[in-house]
Amino acid sequence: QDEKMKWWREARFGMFIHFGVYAQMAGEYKGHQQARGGAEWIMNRMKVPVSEYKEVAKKFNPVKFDADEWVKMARDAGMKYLIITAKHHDGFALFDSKASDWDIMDATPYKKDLLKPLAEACKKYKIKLGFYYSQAQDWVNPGGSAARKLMAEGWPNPDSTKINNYTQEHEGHWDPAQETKTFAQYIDEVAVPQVKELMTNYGDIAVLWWDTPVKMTDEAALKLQEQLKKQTHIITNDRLKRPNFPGDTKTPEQKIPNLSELDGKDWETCMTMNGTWGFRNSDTKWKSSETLIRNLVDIASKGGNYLLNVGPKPDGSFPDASVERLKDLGNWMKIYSEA
Ligand code: JFZ
Repeated sequence: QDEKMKWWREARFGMFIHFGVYAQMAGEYKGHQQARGGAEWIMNRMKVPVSEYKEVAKKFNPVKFDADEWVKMARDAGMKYLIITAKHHDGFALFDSKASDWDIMDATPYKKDLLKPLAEACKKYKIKLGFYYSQAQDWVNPGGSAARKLMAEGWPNPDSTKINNYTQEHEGHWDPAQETKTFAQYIDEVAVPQVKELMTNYGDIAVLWWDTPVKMTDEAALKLQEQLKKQTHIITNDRLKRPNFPGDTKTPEQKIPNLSELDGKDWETCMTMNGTWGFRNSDTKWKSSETLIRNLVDIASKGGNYLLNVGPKPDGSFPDASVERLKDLGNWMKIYSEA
């Protein structure tokens, strides 16, 4: 355990990347702004039907994506690892998956595995690579679960009362297409094979970052965990299934724990630079570089890691404001940490 955690404990700083079809919508649906939540939640928040969301994917074409550039920006900012949304709650796979057509190969004009070049660039620049995988919530692959309490909001949908009633009666789903299979079928036919693909096709994987364990069963969690065995040194967070699968690291979100909250378990605070994980056009509330540096120092002084998010634009480039902040962090690192 200690041996496997060694690099992680020394890392202190990593890059989180939230990228997918939601970047194309950028927080807006039918001319209306999403009211609440991260822009990566737009499909659920605004109850976009599955067929319409798939239409959006037909426009998702990140031609400016350059793996070397992304990884170099992380490295130059002083980051030691990078964690990318291989699949977020919208179920969209950024990689070539044989388990579902809802992937970058079959559903978009881009038709290239985005994780392959990223894995190669990480290897080249000695940055550890981790995958975020939304194992439980999947709003497009049938059988995946959804957060139940969320109601349609944010746009004057004449049917919102009807949709909200439907959502309550259908465990958070808003489209019949989401429920043509059971959760167990989804786990066996999509989640398990996809995690296997991720553990097999991209070389050394340093971290598996699970999320939102709604409806997870012990059985499903065990099957998923089994797939990680190929990666003998992989580190996992505590979001596979609570409380029986504690993982290696705790994940306080958007906040830095007080000293009194620390209990000896390894921890990592993930944070956005503005107010959203996925790219959102209208979100210009950027934290200052000074704030980000203070956060890093605060976290490092308490023995934690800082996982700082970038939500790339739909064309695959980083927002200018993120690039500037990464540069500022890098300059600060150079001056004050190598002395
Ligand atoms: C989740 C996702 O729903 C979100 O889109 C993003 O990927 C983020 C990193 O993780 O959201 C959460 C998960 C856990 C908490 C809050 C938001 N939590 O434990 O407070």
